[in-house]
Amino acid sequence: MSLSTEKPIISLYAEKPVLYSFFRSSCAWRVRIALQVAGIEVEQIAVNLAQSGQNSTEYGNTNPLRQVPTLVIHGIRISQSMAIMEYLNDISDGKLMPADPKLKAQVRMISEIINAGIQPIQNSSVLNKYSSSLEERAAWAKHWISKGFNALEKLLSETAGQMCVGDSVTIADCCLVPQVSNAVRFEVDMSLYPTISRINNNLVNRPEFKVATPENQPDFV
Ligand SMILES: N[C@@H](CCC(=O)N[C@@H](CS)C(=O)NCC(=O)O)C(=O)O
Repeated sequence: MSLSTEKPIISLYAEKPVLYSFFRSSCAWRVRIALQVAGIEVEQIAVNLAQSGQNSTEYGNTNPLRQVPTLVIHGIRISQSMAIMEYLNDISDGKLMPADPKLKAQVRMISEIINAGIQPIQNSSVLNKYSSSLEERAAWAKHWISKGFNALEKLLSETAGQMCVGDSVTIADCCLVPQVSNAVRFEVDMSLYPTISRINNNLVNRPEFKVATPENQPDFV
């Protein structure tokens, strides 16, 4: 993935898809993994959330909710990491989702526990609004991640093989790895979650997951 630091006007029909990303964003991280699994190269444009880059007029025109990620691809602009990953699955011959409807429902269930049940409650804009105290913010994030992980641990014991659902990488795995990283950052005791930890360990050393880590992004500081 290459990085553009300019402020180009992005054509919806640009030859190479463009990912608006921030190295530390767990939702952009999900999409970076999914792009690797789907085998799609992108140009990255960094939206520096630490410097309120999402509040620029230019980015507001790209993503009215002012969040990352946004992917510009094949004449459309897609925000929301789940929508992006489902599109990547659809154009890659199903590399990110099983074909079986029951397994697909399980992938969505695991993904949404993270996407809807955990991440939105502990993302930085919510933490900023909640409290200016670092301790209070950390306790809040830890509480909601733990609540979600308690459920995830139970459900994964029914769905997992090597990965979240069976033995193939899916959208659920793209969601899991960045969320575990957030859990570790907020000092959640991962020894309480042996299944989550086992799957995470199976995933993190795969090449497509390594390329997508925050440390390996062009905007990493
Ligand atoms: N549901 C969205 C959530 C995106 C999101 O929360 N992005 C965060 C970074 S992980 C963000 O851009 N935060 C900046 C802000 O809310 O101001 C998705 O899955 O893409």
